[in-house]
Amino acid sequence: MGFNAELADRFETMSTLLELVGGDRFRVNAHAKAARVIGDLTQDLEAIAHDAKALTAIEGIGKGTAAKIGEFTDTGTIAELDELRAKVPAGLMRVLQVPGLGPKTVKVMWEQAGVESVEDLDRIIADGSILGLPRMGAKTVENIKASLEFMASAGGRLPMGVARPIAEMIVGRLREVEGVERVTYAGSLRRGRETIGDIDVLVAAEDGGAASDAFRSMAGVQQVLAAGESKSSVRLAIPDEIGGRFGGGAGGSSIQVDLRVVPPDRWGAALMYFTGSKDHNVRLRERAIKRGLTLNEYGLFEDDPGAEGSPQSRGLEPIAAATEEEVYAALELAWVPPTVREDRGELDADVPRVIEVADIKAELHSHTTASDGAMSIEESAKIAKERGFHTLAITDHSRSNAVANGLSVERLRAHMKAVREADAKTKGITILAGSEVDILADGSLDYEDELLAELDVVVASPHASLGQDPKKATKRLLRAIEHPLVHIIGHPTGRLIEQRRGLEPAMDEIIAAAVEHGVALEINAHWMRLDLRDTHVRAAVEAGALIAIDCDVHHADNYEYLVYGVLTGQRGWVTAERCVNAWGKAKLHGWLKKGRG
Ligand code: DGT
Ligand code: CA
Ligand code: CA
Ligand code: ZN
Repeated sequence: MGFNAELADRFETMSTLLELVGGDRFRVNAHAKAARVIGDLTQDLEAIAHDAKALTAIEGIGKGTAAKIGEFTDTGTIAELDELRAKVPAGLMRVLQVPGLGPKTVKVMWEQAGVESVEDLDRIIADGSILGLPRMGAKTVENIKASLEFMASAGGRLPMGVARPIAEMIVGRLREVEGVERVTYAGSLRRGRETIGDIDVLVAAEDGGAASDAFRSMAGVQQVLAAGESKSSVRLAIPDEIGGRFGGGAGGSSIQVDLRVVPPDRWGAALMYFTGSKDHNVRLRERAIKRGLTLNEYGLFEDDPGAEGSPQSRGLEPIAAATEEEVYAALELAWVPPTVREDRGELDADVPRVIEVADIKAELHSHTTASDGAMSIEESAKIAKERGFHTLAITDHSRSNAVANGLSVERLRAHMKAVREADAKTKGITILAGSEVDILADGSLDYEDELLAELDVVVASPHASLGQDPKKATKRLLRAIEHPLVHIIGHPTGRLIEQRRGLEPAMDEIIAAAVEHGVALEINAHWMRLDLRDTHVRAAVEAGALIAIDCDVHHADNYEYLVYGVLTGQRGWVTAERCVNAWGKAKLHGWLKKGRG
């Protein structure tokens, strides 16, 4: 996360905490405003952190805010934030993460019912005393209960987008340790699962001592759970600058990290074992046994199945162990991409070459300052061009989406003109005029057909009424898919990982209709969404549907999230042929002519 985003998080937290402790309304608002302004800035504040004049010239940043920015730059912390944190029970921060609970409500619970943790909240719901609090009706309490159940069922797993930067930090740290020949993360994170239970790190070294020491003494280690020469486990605090991005939901504030150190000549076998999945490993071992072999984390061995003890304990040398490729080859298999190692048929069928980040050549879902994005058309196009994209579609929100500053018909027309002008001025990339049109609750679209026909790209997405029943949701999405001017269904269910279930339509019907009408189903690359989810993507691909992998760009950072969408696509066996964003320009633009004269 960039400097600005980190700062914005700090101000956001200060505003929330101030409100909780009954702080001055003016300061609550000033901090919230500073958070918004800083979060939306495109200029890097670090460069001018000590230039009070330049800072206060920015609308929304006053003297006090400027001083705190300087303080944060020098010390990495803000004294006011630390003081506020000290005043509020740690468990209350978790209560604030319960979807639907804001600081006002939490403050009342804290002051009038002594709630200091999620457990306390459970208790006042169970004994009914919550109903005695102001503005707490039966319906509100039902909603809170549903949110709590959802958090509990999420089982404390972290979104991939939170776990991955932490894992990369750890890998970077261990890479510097003397004697470490290779280091990577394995487990569910390497497989690109949308949530992560714990982080598994693998190191190749002749002597594991130094790596293990470095691992257990890393910054942020709260507790050492296991400490051996080749095997360690720790509980690691999630750094603020990463956790802060994780706007609510389960997962808590720490994560377990497991380290394994293996000899370099066993790297491949160990990496396969610790990448998993467990089910994939089981299938591999069965295959080994059929060939009179034994497979474990130390290698693939020619072994007498009746022998006592493991092959390595009897000093046997493996026939394959150094690389994953050689272990798979010895089992008469091609190397299997980690993202498809889920025992979903990957050993029985030829896995196609799955999509990679480098294949993506177009972004077809992006927002600008015209609605709720932080960048201008040109700023976004510059990044897209630097990534080697041939096309960027500008798809700001439609008129009903007031929260996201959706465009009225007049504003959309003016915006389309601005996009076409920007396109004429910009070399090396084509900028298309589109819209992310709300699919209203009944499945109708948020603009008239006449206007939609003028747009180069129509992404139709559900944003409101996401709790509607599955039958209605199915009808709603089908109607949008059947609309002749729609290209892409954006984040088809609207779910938010660990936070919101979203629509639950009959996915087979949705997929069949998408195939019939040549509409692409989106994998929204934001790690909070990843919607379609991997299993639905796989079903869509098997049925022959087109897939879009889009960043839903709001901020410059969002382009970086592409990898999460691609990993999800890989888990669904998406190939470059099937992904509209990977098509060449002529093919893509030909497809976009759909329904347009
Ligand atoms: P997670 O942490 O819940 O997100 O999922 P994983 O897949 O990372 O699971 P984890 O951390 O328990 O174990 C990492 C890998 O180690 C796992 O994917 C496969 C391997 N592994 C762990 N325990 C076993 C086991 O009992 N049998 C087999 N075959 N493999 C195991
Ligand atoms: Ca794991
Ligand atoms: Ca583990
Ligand atoms: Zn969007």
